Amino acid sequence: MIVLHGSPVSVYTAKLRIALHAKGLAFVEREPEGGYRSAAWRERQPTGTIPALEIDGVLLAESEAIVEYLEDTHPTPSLLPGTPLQRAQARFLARFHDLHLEPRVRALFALVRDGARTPAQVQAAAAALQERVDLLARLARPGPFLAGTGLTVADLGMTVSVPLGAMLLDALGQALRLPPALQSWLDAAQIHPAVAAGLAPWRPATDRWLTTAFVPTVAP
Ligand SMILES: N[C@@H](CCC(=O)N[C@@H](CS)C(=O)NCC(=O)O)C(=O)O
Repeated sequence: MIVLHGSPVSVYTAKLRIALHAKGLAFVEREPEGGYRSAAWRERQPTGTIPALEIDGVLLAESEAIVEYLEDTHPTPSLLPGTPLQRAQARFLARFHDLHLEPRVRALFALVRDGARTPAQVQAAAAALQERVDLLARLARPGPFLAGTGLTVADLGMTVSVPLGAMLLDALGQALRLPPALQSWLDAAQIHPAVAAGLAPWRPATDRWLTTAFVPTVAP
């Protein structure tokens, strides 16, 4: 039995949950005992991050490595498009998410929790994320999925981080502008059964987190 170690509120857990649903795989989900920052979790998963996939007692971390493992072991349905170049482009977009777009979303968490944030800090963080979203619109030609007609590795993290970025910016009084092609992509992606199933635990958990974590700006 596949065990997904993660958390309902975690972006990268949601990314993998979508992949597991897309592959039609049965799995159970567990939160690390004591939380993913605990010594007990680091004992099991030395880098301390979630998600990790447990297969036959072996724990595998790093979402991209896990997605590749799933693709190797369960090639159908594939999360990669047809030609080697298209496959490389899909992998490029997956890495663009992890390395260049998601960190700009992650930067918003600290601002949401910080009542001493300044308008300049918020505007700078919003502009930084907007720049990456606009870049994504230039890099991908949604059709309607980011790397063509079907769901691929390119969509997994983006279907979590782009809505999350919009939610966090909204809490901060800013708006994320999605170029029309990306709005069509998001509309199509969010009703894909694997994406909807993967996001189902994530969305209410994130709404709850935002309600409790948000600190209104305090006057200096
Ligand atoms: N590159 C990692 C990123 C995973 C990641 O950052 N996970 C977050 C939760 S969404 C986490 O574990 N943060 C805790 C930490 O970095 O200590 C992956 O793709 O799995």
